[in-house]
Amino acid sequence: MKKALKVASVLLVLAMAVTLLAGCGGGDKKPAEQKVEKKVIKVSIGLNDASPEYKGLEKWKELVAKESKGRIEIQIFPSAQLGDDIKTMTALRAGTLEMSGPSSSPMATIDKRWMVFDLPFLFPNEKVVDAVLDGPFGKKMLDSLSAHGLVGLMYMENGYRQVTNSKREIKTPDDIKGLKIRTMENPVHLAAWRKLGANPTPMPFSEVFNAMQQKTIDGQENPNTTNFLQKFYEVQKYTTLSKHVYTPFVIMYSKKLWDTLPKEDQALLMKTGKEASKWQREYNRKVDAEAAQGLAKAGMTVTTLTPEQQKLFMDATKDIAAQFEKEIGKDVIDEVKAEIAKASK
Ligand code: KDG
Repeated sequence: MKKALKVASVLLVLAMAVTLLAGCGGGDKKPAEQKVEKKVIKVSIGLNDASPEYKGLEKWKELVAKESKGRIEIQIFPSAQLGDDIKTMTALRAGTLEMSGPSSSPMATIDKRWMVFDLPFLFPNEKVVDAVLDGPFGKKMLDSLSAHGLVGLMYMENGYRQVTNSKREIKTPDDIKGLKIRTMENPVHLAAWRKLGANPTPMPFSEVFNAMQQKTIDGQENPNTTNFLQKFYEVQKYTTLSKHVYTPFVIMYSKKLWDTLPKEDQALLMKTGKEASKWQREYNRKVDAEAAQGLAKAGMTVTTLTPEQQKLFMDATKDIAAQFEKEIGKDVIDEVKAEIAKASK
């Protein structure tokens, strides 16, 4: 009996050794058979899945999947499921979320220089926008984010912002007097709307529809695409194509998490990001025009300003740049204005 037990235990040890050796034999496998580690990157946005921002990220997701042969997967979380702009930027800086695509405006809570994009009537047209964002100024702004625990990957387009409200048609700043207007959480926007005579209230995007429905605010301002695709026409009657400000989306990555990525993956994300950003801006421009028509079809009064009327809005807000010169930095304002002048020739 004793002898039988001894034989059995020797056999067991031998069997274990064979299994172990077989396990170490991975070196025989061809690289293609080895399991490829899949990387998932989560991106949060406040707008819904019909928005041009979502579509642009979807395009990027496709490009990244193709270039990485399915190894890198971008997952997009719309409608502030993971939090609004300020909350998600905080998560990025802490390294608990990979990516977010806020408007540039709430980024003023991180670095006041970003308020340069909030100056009213800064960009005369989209050709100039592209030249400035894709030129040295746009790059410098993206690069500056690394000091704040963020990596600026690319700009996408939200578009020129237009004012909507439920009370009356707006043709001149006089029509704005006393209206409760939601703004983004940004001091330049607050100051500009005060100058126009409104009673502005800052609020995260996800609360805007309800606030309009419950009439705690009379109006808000966003591009036609947002006003249409977020169904703001259900709770707003008037929209004026005021084009009062152009604030881009900044598609950003947590620096803590970015630094853990292999260099080749960083390069792949940057390269495909450039392509997606170009695609998204073209797409947005097409959809914006359709969205303005959609708002009219949905029953809103859509008002186009005459150049004289628009000048009244420009005149009323012309001192804003001087008011914020110290906070934004005179050098930053001068630099963007020089780039705009160059691109406008
Ligand atoms: O996904 C972007 C949104 O979170 C937000 O930035 C949209 O322009 C916006 C707003 O009015 O808050």
